[in-house]
Amino acid sequence: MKLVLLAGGKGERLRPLTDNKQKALMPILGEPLICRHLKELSKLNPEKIIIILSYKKEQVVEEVKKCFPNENKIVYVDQKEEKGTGHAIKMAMDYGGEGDYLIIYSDLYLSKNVYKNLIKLKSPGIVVTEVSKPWNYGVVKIENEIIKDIKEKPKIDEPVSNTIFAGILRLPFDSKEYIDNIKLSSRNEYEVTDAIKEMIKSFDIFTLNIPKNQWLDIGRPWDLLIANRLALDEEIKGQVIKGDVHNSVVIKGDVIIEEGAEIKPYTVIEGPVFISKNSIIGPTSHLRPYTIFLKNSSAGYSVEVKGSIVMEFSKLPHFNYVGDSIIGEHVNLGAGTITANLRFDHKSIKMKVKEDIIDTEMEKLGSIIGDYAQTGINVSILPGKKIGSHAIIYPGCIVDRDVNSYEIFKC
Ligand code: TTP
Repeated sequence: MKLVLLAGGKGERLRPLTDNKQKALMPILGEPLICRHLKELSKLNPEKIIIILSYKKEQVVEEVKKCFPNENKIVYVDQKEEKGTGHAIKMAMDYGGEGDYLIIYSDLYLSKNVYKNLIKLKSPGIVVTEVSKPWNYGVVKIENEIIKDIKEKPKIDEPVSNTIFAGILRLPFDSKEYIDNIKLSSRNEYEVTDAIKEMIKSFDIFTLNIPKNQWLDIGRPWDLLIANRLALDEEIKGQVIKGDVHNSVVIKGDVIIEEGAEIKPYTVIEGPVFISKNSIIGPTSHLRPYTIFLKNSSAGYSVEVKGSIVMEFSKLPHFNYVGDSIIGEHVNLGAGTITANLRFDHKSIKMKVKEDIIDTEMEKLGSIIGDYAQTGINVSILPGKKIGSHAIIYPGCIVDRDVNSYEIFKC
C-alpha cells in the first residue's frame, strides 16, 4: 500500500496561524501534525509515502526531515497550485502508478488508536465520522456499510445525515479515471467528493467509522485548541517531570514537564498541562487545566494561563491573563496584557473566518495571536478577536476588532 499525505492547501481559514506556517505543521502537544501522522502511519508499513506539497513546501520538507531523518520511503510531489483535493490525489497517482493508495488529509487530528484501525479500511473505501453541524463537509448516506450518496457542503440547515466523509480514503489505481475526470467545482477546485459521487454509480465503496472525539478537522483556529485538548486528555497520564521544579511549586493532576524546563517558586500547576523543553514558568504563576507551553516559551511573574497554547519562543512576562487563546511563535505580550474569554451574556463567541462570522459554539474563547505580534502594556483583547502576525498593539488599547498582519493598532 502507498500512503499519500495531502499537505498542499493554503489554510486560509486558519489565519493568522498559517501566515508563516503550512497547516500540516500545526502542533499537537508540540509535534507538527504531519510528523504525528508519519510516526503513526509508518507502523502500517506502507511501501512508499507520497507527500503532496504546495504552499510553504520547503518548510514542510524541512520539518519532515527533522522528525523523520532517515526515511527513504518518502517522496515529495509539488502540486504547484492549490487546485483542490482531487487534483492533489491525481498528482499522487500520476507519480505513484499501479497499486493501492491510503490517502489522508494532513490537517486532521486523529486519536492514536484511530491510526492502527485504518488498516481495516477496505479498498475502495472512505472513513466517515459524525459531527453535529455537517453542512461544511461531504455528507454521506450509508446502507450496510456501503455509501449510497455523498453531497459536498449542503445548504445550511438542509436536513441531511450527520455522517460525513472524514478526509481519509483508500483507492485502487484503477479508480484513477474517476479522479482524472473531476470537473471544476463552484469553489473553483477539483474536489475528490465529486469523484466519489461518480464511483458509487459503478461500484461499492466501503466505509469505516471513527467514533466521536477521536477525529477533528483542524480548519478554523479554535479547532487547534480543541484538538490539543483531546490530545491532553488522551495522552497525558500521571506526572512526568524531567525539568527543574522548585520545591515550593504545587502540581496537581496530569502533567508533562520536559527536560530543560524550569518552574520557579510558588507557581501552581493544575493539569492536564504540557510544558515543553526549555520553557520557564513563574515565579508565582498559575497554569490552569489544558495549558500548553511549547519549547523556549515563558510566563514570568504573576501570570495566569488557562486552556491555551503558547507557541515556541513566546513571552508572557508579567501580570498577564491568557484564557482559551492561541499565542503564536515569538509573540511578546506587554505587562498587564489581558485576553477576555467570556461575554457578559455567556453567549457563545463568534469569530470572523475569511468573510464569514462563525459561531464557534464555545462559551469561552479568547484571542488568536499570530507569530511575532507584540502588545504594549495594559492591552485588553476582547473574546474571539484575531491579531495578525507581526502586528503591534499600542499600550493601553482595547482590541475590539481583528487586527491585520503587520498592522500597527493605535487607540
Ligand atoms: P482544505 O481543508 O480545503 O485545505 P485548504 O488549505 O484549502 O483550507 P482553506 O479553505 O482554509 O484555505 O483541504 C483539505 C486537505 O487537503 C488539507 O490537508 C490540505 C490538502 N489540500 C491539498 O493538498 N491540495 C489542495 O489543493 C487543497 C485545496 C487541499
